[in-house]
Amino acid sequence: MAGYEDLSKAVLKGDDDQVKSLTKSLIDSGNDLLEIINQGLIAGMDIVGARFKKGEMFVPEVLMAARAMSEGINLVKPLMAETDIPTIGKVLVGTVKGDLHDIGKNLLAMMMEGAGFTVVNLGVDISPEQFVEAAKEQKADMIAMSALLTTTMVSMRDTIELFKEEGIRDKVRIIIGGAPISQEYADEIGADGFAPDAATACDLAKGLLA
Ligand code: B1M
Repeated sequence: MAGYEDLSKAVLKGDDDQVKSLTKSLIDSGNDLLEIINQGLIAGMDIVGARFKKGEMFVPEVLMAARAMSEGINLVKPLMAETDIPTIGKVLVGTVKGDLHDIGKNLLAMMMEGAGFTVVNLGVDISPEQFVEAAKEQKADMIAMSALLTTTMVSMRDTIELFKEEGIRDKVRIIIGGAPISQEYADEIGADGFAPDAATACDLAKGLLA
């Protein structure tokens, strides 16, 4: 009989079909739905995150694993009541205004989902006003901004300033990343943290929302 470890391994391999069939078989055998998510699907993505951080896995493999995990989650979620779905917190992920680079941002969104966050992927070219509006509407715990251009990273500062002007800066944690971003820049603009890659961002976010 299939077990949680088989499911984790299928996620690690990025094998959509195997993830779907193992998830179905675990559901049909009456396994606890939360255990399927935590001990099978998310456990697989945890290994992916650790290997990616060590340079043992690369972006395309991570994206495949994250997609396979999502296929499994999509089978389990409809069977659970909304309140039964565990979440570390709600994170809004977006690439800043004027910036259309979305590969790293999508990787971040998928890995955060795999790490147990509720993720809303806002997309690219997100203005400070859109970040603030979405944070209010969605009652977000965290904003994760991505920028790939030196010309657009300034929008991160504008976004943080707008959160302050709106009087809601203390309601959300704000983390930033992307190729031109550094810890120094995060400190300078008053972000709560910087991560050089998506796996580190998951650890950073867990620490901030714990
Ligand atoms: Co563009 N581009 N691009 N580009 N592009 C770069 C970024 C560039 C460095 C290339 C270069 O010149 N060497 C350069 C920026 C120079 C600079 O500002 N310093 C550049 C430029 C100039 C441009 C245009 C202006 C080119 C032009 O039109 N003249 C233009 C701008 C368009 C716009 O955005 N308005 C442009 C356009 C494009 C394409 C559309 C062709 C395409 C994007 C396609 C897409 O995203 N759908 C593209 C691409 C693919 C790149 C490169 C080649 C690759 C970027 C990428 O996806 N990397 C890039 C050069 C490079 O990086 N080698 C380049 C893979 C991805 C996984 O990495 O996004 O860095 P990355 O994410 C990493 C980390 O940064 C981190 O996690 C990921 C790893 O785990 N991370 C976060 C990212 N966001 C995070 C958020 C967090 C935490 C971590 O939050 C907490």
